[in-house]
Amino acid sequence: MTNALANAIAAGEMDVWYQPQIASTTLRIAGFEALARWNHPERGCIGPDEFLDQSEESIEDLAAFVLARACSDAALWPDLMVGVNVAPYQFTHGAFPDEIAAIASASGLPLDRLELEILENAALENPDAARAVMVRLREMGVRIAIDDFGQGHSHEFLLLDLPVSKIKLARSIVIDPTAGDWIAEFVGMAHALDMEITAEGVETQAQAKAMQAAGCDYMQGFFFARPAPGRDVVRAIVGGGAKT
Ligand code: G
Ligand code: MN
Repeated sequence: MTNALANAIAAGEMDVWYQPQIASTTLRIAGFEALARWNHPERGCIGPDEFLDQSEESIEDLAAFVLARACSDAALWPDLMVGVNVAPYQFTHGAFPDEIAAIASASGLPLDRLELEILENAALENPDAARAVMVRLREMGVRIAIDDFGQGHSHEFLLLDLPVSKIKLARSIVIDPTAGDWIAEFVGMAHALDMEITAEGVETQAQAKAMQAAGCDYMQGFFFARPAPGRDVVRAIVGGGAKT
C-alpha cells in the first residue's frame, strides 16, 4: 500500500473547507472551523469520515497539510478565529507546541487566532500528557477546544482542570430536545470556569433558539452554513463583491 493521503496531497486533490461559527448574541461570524476535503478522482468530494480509516499511516501528512493551509488562509482574514482539528496523538507529543509555533509563524497567523480542537475521549484517555501540552500551547496564546463533547452527558470533565478555552457540544446533544436543562446547567458551570460553549450541528431554527436560550456562546451547523471552499469564505467576509 502506498501512502494514499500523501499522494493525494502531492496531486493537489486535498483541500481545506471552512464552516462558520456564529456568535449567539449578535449572530455574526466569530470564526471558522477548517475541515479537510478530498477531491477524489472516483469518489468525488469526501470528508475525513469517509477516508481516514483506510489511510491511517499517513495521517501526519494530512495533519500538517491542513494546519499549514488553515493558518495561511486565516492569516488573510480580519480578526477571526480559525479552528483546526488535531489528531489525539499530537497532544501527547512534547514537540507539538513548537511545531505549531513554526507553522503559524511561517503563515503570519497570530497564535491567538488559532484554536485547536481535540476530541473529548482523547483528552480523557491521557489527561496528564494532554494537560502538559495544553499548558504550553495556552502560554503561547493558542486556544484549545474540546470537540464532540457529550459522551455520557457528564459534568465531571470540568473537574479535570484542563486549560480549555471552549467546549463544543456534540450534535447528538444539540438535537436532543430533552437536553436543554442539562445544557443550560453545563453552560453555567463552564462559564464559571472561563470556558465558552459552542453548539455543533445546529440544523433548524428551533435548535438555534434552544441553544441561544441555554446560553451557548457560539453555534455552528447547516442551519447557518455548510462547509465551503476558502475562496467562498473570503467572499463572505468581504461581502460577496469579489468574483473570479
Ligand atoms: O468532528 P467534527 O465536529 O470536527 O466534525 C465536523 C463535521 O460535521 C464536518 O464534516 C461537517 O461537515 C459536519 N457538520 C457540520 N455541521 C453539521 C450539521 O449541521 N449537521 C450534520 N449532520 N453535520 C454537520
Ligand atoms: Mn471539530
